[in-house]
Amino acid sequence: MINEQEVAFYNDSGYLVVDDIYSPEEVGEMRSVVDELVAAASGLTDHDSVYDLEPSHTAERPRVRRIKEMYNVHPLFRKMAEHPKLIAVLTKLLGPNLVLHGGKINIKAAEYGSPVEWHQDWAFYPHTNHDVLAIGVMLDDMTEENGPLLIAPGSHKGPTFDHHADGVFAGAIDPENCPVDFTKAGRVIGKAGACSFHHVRAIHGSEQNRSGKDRMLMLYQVAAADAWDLRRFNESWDDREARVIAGTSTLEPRLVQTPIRLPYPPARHEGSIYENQRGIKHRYFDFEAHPDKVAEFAD
Ligand SMILES: O=C(O)CCC(=O)C(=O)O
Repeated sequence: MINEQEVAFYNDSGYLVVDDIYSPEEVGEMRSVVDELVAAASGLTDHDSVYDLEPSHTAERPRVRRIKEMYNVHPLFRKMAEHPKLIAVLTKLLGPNLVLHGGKINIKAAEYGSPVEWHQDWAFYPHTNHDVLAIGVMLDDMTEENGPLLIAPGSHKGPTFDHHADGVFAGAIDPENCPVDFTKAGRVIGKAGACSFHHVRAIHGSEQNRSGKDRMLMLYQVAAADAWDLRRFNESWDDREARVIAGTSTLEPRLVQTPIRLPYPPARHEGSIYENQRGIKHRYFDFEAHPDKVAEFAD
């Protein structure tokens, strides 16, 4: 499914886009389930264990920002995590033994879908080694205009930055106290059915979707089976086994020296990344404050 040059690009840049992992029919099937789930959110007045809501959500006009751990909400999303084309790419990037350890669908609807501030997933869920990545399944075309994922190339080889504010975890890097040139970030674009793969240490974020086109991105977080999440060594064995999506698990975690920072004390606004990031001091994707930030990024 991918060649050695693409593997080298991933190792060098910290991300990769692969087209046509899911067929138009499979994308359509997933989108219909999302539509049903979004419709079922009408009447909600606050975030819960499944839904994270846009600030402009009302019970009458539901605006869902995220569906959490979608593979626990509908079996289709668990099945799609084992798609043979996806597993073929993951095997090249992480090896044959793979564990799903998290996921969500970020809806990012046209005109208002929320931004995500710069962060490294590693700051949220450090593991015993960094053979861990997130897959972005494009359920809509991801274009220059509709708030695509932005990734700082090569940043997965650098430090793990402070994601705290006022002494608690805040889920984002302070853009005013960080040496990274965020304007060097590349836009991750592709057609519905394509997938992006980004390294757990890569710095990424995305702008608000101010375009007229939806941008729905489903994220699966996958680890090599010998990478154990440092925050949940006491998880039940059966729960972990149920999350193996290829190969077998192991009782021998592989330990690799990497820069780790733990996400404690927990964020003041616990819940999704959007909620965690309410605690940050400076925003990068603040359109009102920085209208000129649009279109600075490379394709
Ligand atoms: O949806 C996006 O653009 C960003 C996704 C992301 O990094 C996250 O949800 O952790």
